[in-house]
Amino acid sequence: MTEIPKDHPRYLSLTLRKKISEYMKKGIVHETGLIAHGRGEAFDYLLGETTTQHAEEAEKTAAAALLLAKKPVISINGNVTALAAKECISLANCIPAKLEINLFHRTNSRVKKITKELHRMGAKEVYGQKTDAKIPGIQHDRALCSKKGIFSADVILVPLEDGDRTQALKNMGKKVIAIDLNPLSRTAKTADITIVDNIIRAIPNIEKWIYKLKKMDKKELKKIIQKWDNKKMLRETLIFISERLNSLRE
Ligand code: PTJ
Repeated sequence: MTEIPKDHPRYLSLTLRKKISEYMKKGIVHETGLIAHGRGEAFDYLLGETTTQHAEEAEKTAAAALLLAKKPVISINGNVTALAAKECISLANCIPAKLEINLFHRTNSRVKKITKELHRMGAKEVYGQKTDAKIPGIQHDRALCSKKGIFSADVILVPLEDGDRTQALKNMGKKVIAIDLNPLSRTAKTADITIVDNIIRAIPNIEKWIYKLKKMDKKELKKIIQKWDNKKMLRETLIFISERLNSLRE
């Protein structure tokens, strides 16, 4: 594949495209993952490709929820592996949380390849290879999960989700933290805490907040969560986008 010159104005964006495409050829990213990535890129463009004040607040609240959790789990799919495997492993270690592979387009081959890649990147334990439980109310393979992982988790971080599972996880009484650049998606609207930010910025930022909040007592952490209003944040993110677009008009 063509080498991307470092001084290209779209260097980071092009590098991520290259990564996604390479991981698709390796059989880790599903081919529709390329489409999902393109949708994400478009929303990131509208946001100015930076972490907004609302996203920063969501990342702080997510860190508080993960620190308060008894059984936190980070859900991993193909795109997440390509874009932020190392960062997810590092975050899981510092919370600490479990990592579980959960795929929409599930095949044994993809699960094996993603497991291998996570181990190569430093993960010790990876759940989701052998599934022994089902999330009720989902008809497709995303329902398949591990009893010791997602099934018994109290807080789940779901980056780049496809919709149905967030509601099903909430129906099970779990707290769901979503990372989704599209503030209009079903996932964004259903999650308890939605981080409208690119996963490549969001995961390291949550980790930054984990370190900042780690010494805080539980009461203070709970206050951060009680203050959070997800609907208000989504509304304000949409206002941010429209005001930004208006300001760019000539
Ligand atoms: O690996 P699998 O089989 O589990 O499949 C993964 C995909 C992503 C293909 C699957 O979950 C899917 O089809 O997802 P959707 O419905 O396209 O939703 C993905 C959401 O993630 C969209 O709302 C995108 O805007 C958003 N998104 C894409 N790239 C990023 C992103 N959000 C944050 N950071 C990104 N880099």
